Amino acid sequence: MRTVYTEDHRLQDGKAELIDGKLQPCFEMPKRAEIIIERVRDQRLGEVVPPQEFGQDPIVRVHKPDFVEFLRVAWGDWVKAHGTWDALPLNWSAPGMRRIIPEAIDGRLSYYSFDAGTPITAGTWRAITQAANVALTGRQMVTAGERAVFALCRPPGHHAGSCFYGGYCFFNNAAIAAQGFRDSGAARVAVLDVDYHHGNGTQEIFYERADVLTTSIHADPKQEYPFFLGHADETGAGAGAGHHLNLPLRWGAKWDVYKPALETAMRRIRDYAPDAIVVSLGVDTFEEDPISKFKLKRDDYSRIGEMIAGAGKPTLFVMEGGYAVDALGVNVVNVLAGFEGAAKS
Ligand code: FKS
Ligand code: ZN
Repeated sequence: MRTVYTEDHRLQDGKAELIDGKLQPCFEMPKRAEIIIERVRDQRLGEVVPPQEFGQDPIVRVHKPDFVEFLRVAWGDWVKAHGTWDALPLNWSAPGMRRIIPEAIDGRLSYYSFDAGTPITAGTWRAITQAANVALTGRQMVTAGERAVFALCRPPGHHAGSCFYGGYCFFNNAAIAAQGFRDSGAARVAVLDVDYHHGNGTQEIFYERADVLTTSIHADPKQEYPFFLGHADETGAGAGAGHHLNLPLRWGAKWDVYKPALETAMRRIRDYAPDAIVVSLGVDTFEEDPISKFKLKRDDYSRIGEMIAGAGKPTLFVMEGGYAVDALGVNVVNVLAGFEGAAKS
């Protein structure tokens, strides 16, 4: 399996996130992608290729133009107002308040975000456009006939919606790739999100569409971030009714409960008969993850890869979360190697 990767991800290097009542060093750090690419190379997973440039057109297919423009200018506007310390929002509109786009940069950060854990920095724009290019390049390789490709995106994307950022995510790389598949001829695309956190952005983007099936296995939003979406009764709306599947699991979930959930998701994906699958690949379900409460083990990731391969579809893996940095490379490559082993046999 080939990997798409660029060192430009390093340009997203926030100083701090607000977590557990403290400003702490960002869990979502450049080291994450570096550990993963090192493991990809050590295990000889396959060639590593750089992304191509796709410009803003495929991005505005899933994100609103005013949101994209805001991200493009946010850092420059922030520097003019406050200097070169990271840009973070610190208040949000509550019910009863109005959704009028503020002029001041502080207000626009609030308007377009949903948490205080996602700093905008000097290099954010370049890093996020390149992460989208990584996903789009992988999409193109899969469309051209590769059985599977690993898009080593950073920063991640699945919390970003059509017009909001948060959860370390700015552009929704997986959604941009899924839309890319549609725009290059795929009739139906399935997204499987195995990150520990609910992919609220991906759900929001495709919720009223039947041409992209979205499925997500994640910690129950009654217990876990992002809290306000990801419940089992959210199954799609309008034209998309019945085309979304949430499988929330309680804290402490081990392989014995994770496996049946993944079987359920894979069954739904098979029934949908997609032309391609996009996997939002998070490994923060790992037992040693510092911000998560599932209990998967290293070998479980090989089984996840095998089960995804069982669908027999062209597959794009898009990197999302995972913060147990020492084991990150092992767990990610276990999924990918597990897939390859099963795809060959
Ligand atoms: C825990 C606070 C949680 C934010 C967590 C963001 C998770 C991001 C992610 C992604 F894949 F997007 F990177 N703070 N007490 O892992 O879902
Ligand atoms: Zn996550």
